[in-house]
Amino acid sequence: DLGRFGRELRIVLLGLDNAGKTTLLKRLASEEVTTITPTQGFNIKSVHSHGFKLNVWDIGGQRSVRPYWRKYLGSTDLLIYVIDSADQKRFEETGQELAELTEDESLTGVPLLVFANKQDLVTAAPAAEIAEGLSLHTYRDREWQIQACSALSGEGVQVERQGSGGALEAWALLKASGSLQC
Ligand SMILES: Nc1nc2c(ncn2[C@@H]2O[C@H](COP(=O)(O)OP(=O)(O)OP(=O)(O)O)[C@@H](O)[C@H]2O)c(=O)[nH]1
Ligand SMILES: [Mg+2]
Repeated sequence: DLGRFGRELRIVLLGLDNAGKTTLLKRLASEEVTTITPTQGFNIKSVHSHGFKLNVWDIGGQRSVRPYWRKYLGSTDLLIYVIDSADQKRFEETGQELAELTEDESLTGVPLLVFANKQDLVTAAPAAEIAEGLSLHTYRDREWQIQACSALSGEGVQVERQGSGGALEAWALLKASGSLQC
């Protein structure tokens, strides 16, 4: 049941290996988040929320498979970029990958939601610091938002709870109401 509006959204989850994309995907689908192994190809799950069907694609982030990311970018309604907030050594690398992605023609104007994941770790950088490191404020031609979360504990993810104001929900609704340009 797609609800009254029958809207279906294609959401793509990207980010470096070990960022927590698959954990986040399983959280969104209210599944167990233990025993997750690195993703070789991709996973896809459909999550129903507020009358929307969200088709979420989770793509492996290991360096060797990153060249295939672009195959998944067509017709994307929302790009979710996941960052391991405690992996300071790779902030530059993840920033470069994101910058390259946002230059891809298929993602022109597509809204960007950054999850500053692993906030449960004491060494995690705050979301504001990550936003600054990624120069998100310089993005002129797309809506973006950063959300601190822990895919492991579920904090900040919250998509399954009605009226929780979870970021994903907010974005899906904004997009559907035409408030976001894409
Ligand atoms: N502490 C903590 N660990 C997390 C969190 N999210 C994911 N992890 C752990 O990080 C590791 C990698 O998680 P995955 O979900 O497999 O990461 P991924 O981005 O899908 O990685 P690839 O499939 O290789 O691209 C796992 O051991 C997870 O348990 C989090 O919020 N906090
Ligand atoms: Mg994975």
